Amino acid sequence: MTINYSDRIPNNVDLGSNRTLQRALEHWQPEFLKWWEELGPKDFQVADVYLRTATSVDAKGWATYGYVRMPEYRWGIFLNERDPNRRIGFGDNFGQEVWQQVPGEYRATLRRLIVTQGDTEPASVEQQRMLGHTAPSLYDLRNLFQVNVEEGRHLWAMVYLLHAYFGRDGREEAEELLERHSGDADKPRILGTFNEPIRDWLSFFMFTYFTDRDGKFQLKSLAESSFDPLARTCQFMLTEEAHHMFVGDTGINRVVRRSLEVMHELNTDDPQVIRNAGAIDLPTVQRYLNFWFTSSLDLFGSETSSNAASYFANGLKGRPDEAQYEDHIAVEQAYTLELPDGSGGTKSEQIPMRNAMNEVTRSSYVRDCEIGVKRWNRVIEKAGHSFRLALPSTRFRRSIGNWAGVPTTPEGVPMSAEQFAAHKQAWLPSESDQTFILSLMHGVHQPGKMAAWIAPPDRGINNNPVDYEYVKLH
Ligand code: BYC
Repeated sequence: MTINYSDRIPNNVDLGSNRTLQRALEHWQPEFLKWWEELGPKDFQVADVYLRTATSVDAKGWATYGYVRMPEYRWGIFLNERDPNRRIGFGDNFGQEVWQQVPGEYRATLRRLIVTQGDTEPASVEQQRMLGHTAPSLYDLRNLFQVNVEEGRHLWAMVYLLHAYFGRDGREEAEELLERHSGDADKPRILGTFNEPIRDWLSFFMFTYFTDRDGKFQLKSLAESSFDPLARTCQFMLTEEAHHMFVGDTGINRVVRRSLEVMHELNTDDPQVIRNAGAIDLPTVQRYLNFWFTSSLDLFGSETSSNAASYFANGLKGRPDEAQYEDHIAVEQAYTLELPDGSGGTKSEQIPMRNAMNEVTRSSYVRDCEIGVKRWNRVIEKAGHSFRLALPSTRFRRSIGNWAGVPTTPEGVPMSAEQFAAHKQAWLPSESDQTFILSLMHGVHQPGKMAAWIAPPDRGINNNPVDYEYVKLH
C-alpha cells in the first residue's frame, strides 16, 4: 500500500477521495503546527535533524532517513494494510466480522479510549520540550527529536480516527487534544504520568523505558480491537514505538556503564565519591527507576475494573497478543488478586477474569520490564559488583487501584505511613537527588562528544558512526 506524499497530509487512506474529511484535517493541521511551535522542542525548530520518516507501511524498509527541520517533518496518516479476512478475536462477538465503522452503542466508549490514547502523545512532547538544551550528545539530541516527531505523528493517528469516524464530537475532541497541556493547573493531561515534569535525561530514559512501554502494551491491546481502523493504526504505531523503548533501554544501560567505569577507576562504590566524579551512583538510578516504574503501573488502571470488563466483552480492547490465550471469551475463568485487607495486611480475592483485564495486561508489562533490568544487572555483575537493580512490587507507591495510598516497602510489604515517610528518601528521588541530577545536565552539542555522566552508545543511527553530526545547529 503506497503512501501518498504529494498531498498536504501524507497518507495511505486515500484522503483525496473524501474532500470533507481532507478539508477538516487540513483545518486542524495549522493548529497542530502552532502547537508544535509553541509547545514542541524549544529553540531547535531551525536545526537540521537526521530523522527517519515513515514512507511505507511495509515491515521491511518502512522508513527513510535524512536531514529535516522539525516543523517540516511530514506528519501523516498511516494504517497497516487491511486484512479482508480479519475476524473479531475476543469477547462476546468472537468470530464475527470486524467493524469498518463504529457501532452506535460503542461510540462514546471508543471515542473515550481514542481520546485517552491521543492525549498522551502531545503530552509527552510537552513534558520533554526543554531537554534539547541539556542533551548529553548530538546522538541523544537526535533521538529525543525522533521520539518527539513520532509522538506528534501518533497524535495525528488518533486525530484521523476522531475526524473520520466521530463527526462533530470527534472534531471537537481533536481540538481539545491541543488545549489540554501537561502539568497545566486548569486543563491537565488525562493520565497522571503525563503531568509529571521531565527535567533531566535520567528521567527521560526512565520515561522512554517504562512509560513508552505502557504505550506498547496499550497499543497492543487496541491493535486487537474489533474496530478495524483503530487496530490497523495501532499496529503501525507499534513499529515506531520500538525505537522509543530502545532509547530508554540503552540510555539507562549507558548511565550504568559510566557509573561502573568511575567505580572501577576510583575503586569505590561510595555514592558521594561517584557523584563528585560527575557520574550517577547506582542507588540513585534505582530511585528514579522506582519513581517512573510505579507511575507507569498506574497507567493500566485499577486491578478490578468494570470498564475493562466491558471493553473486553464488547470487543473494543483485548489483551496484548490475544492470540496467545486459549480462551478468548474468558467468562468462566477467575483471577486471584492479593489486596490490602485494610488493617495492614493482605487478603486474596477471586474476581471474574474479564474484570481483571487491567491486571492481566499490567502483569505482561511487568514481565517485559524485567528484561531490561536483567540486562543492566548483567553489566553490573560482569563488572564484579554485587549491587542489583530491581523492579519494586506492583503494590509500591500506587495512586490508582486497590493499592492506591497504601504505604508499603518496595518489596510490597504494608507498613505504617510514619515508617514509609522515614524511608522515603532511600526509595524515591529526594530533592537533593534531583538537584544533583540537574547539576549534571549541560548540553554537549559537538559531534562525537559525550557528557561525563553517560557512556557512548555502541553504535550510531542507520549505520552512521557515533560521531556523525546528527543535528546541525545553526
Ligand atoms: N491517571 O477502571 P479504571 C502511550 C481513570 S501510553 C489518571 O481504573 P480503565 C505513550 C480512568 O481513565 C498508553 N486517571 O480504568 C507513552 C477512568 O476514568 P473515567 C496510553 C486514570 O478505564 C509514552 C477511571 O480512572 N494509552 O501511548 O479500565 C509517550 C477509572 O478507571 C489513570 C491508553 O491509556 C491514571 N493513571 O483503564 C507517548 C489506552 N488510570 O473513564 C505515549 C486507552 C485510570 O471513568 N486508555 N484512570 O473518567 C485505556 O485503555 C483506559 O482508559 C486506561 C484505564 C487503561 C487508562
